[in-house]
Amino acid sequence: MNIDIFCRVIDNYGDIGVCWRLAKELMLSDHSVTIISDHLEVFAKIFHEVNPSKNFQICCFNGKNLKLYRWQDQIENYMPGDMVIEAFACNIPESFIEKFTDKTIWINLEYLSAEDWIEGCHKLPSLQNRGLKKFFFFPGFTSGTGGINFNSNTLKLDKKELRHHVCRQLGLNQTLSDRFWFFIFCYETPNIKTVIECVLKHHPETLLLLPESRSTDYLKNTGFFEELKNEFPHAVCHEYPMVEQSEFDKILGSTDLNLVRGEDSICQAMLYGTPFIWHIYEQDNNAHLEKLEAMLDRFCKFATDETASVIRKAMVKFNEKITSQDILCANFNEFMLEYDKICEAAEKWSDYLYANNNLSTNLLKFYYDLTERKF
Ligand code: TRH
Repeated sequence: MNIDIFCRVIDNYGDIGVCWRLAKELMLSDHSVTIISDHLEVFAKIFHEVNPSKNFQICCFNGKNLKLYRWQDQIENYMPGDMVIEAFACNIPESFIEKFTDKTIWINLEYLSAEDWIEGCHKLPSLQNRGLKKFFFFPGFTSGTGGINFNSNTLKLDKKELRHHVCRQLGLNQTLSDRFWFFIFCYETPNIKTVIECVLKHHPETLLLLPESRSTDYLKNTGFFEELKNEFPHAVCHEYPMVEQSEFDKILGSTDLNLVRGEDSICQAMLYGTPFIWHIYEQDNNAHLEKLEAMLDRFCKFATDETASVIRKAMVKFNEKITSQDILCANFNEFMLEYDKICEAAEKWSDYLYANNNLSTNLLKFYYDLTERKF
């Protein structure tokens, strides 16, 4: 099947990150994928084969070819594939839609949410010009949604092996393998410092993995590393430039704790079954806090009441813009004391998410159901 994915980069890496992950999984099932995106510079940061100066290119990934167009006028000459995915309501051009036939399956890939209402809207058609239908497809955490976007060949790898691999890739000494590993890729907030200090009180020799990001810039610009050297001389901070998405996944899988942000990184962190903290992407009217609570409602079902309360307090407090650092510190102290039980809950949560299948499988099934072809 020929599948087109349209993606506009609103900000950061999540928009193209989600599309690239989905494209890889569809390619793995031997479908021919074309991405049309307006910001190839951003794409090149997470997939190094991409040449941002080209309007059209074919990029090879694991023996499969991705066709890639810069989203601009030339796309007018391009004919639609069997399935056209419009990521996050990015408004594909009218002139392109005019070329759709009654066989074209048109998907609006929505943002991930744990809220109940998405089950009611998932797979619903919305009527467009010429009687065309655009179907809403919602990634989510339950079997009534499109599932989680993940690459089946990179997850659930052995943690010890991943650590060796990551040490080699990031130029770290293998002797660091025995430490507590804490990965931080979030947005700027003073709350990160408090959390790091809390973790270090429990594990003074922690290895902090700090990719090029807004959080690492924040720590640098506020002189945090100097403070840390005095207070926790045995901690190791490793800053490094962004790596390809498949390597990013391996880093997430090698750690003991992940503090991550947008929907793409949090999903991978959850699937590894390791304790995580979600610094959720901020939205107007605090809509993001409802999304966070909805995820916590689902995740916390896999923990005892006591553990659930520790997880909830820590994560909600972390996401408050103005918060008492003393309370946050107390919450994270409890989080670290409860760490083993949080591991158990995170593992069960990950098994549950896996059982719902990944976004790509669910999307293909939907396509075949609609077109009455065999899956
Ligand atoms: O970058 P994000 O904050 O992105 C987004 C966008 O802002 C988007 O508009 C918003 O809607 C969405 O968040 C919720 O966070 P996210 O989703 O975690 O995406 C980061 C991507 O970057 C992810 O695919 C992993 C990738 N990445 C790498 O490939 N290599 C790296 O070294 C790092 C640090 C990240």
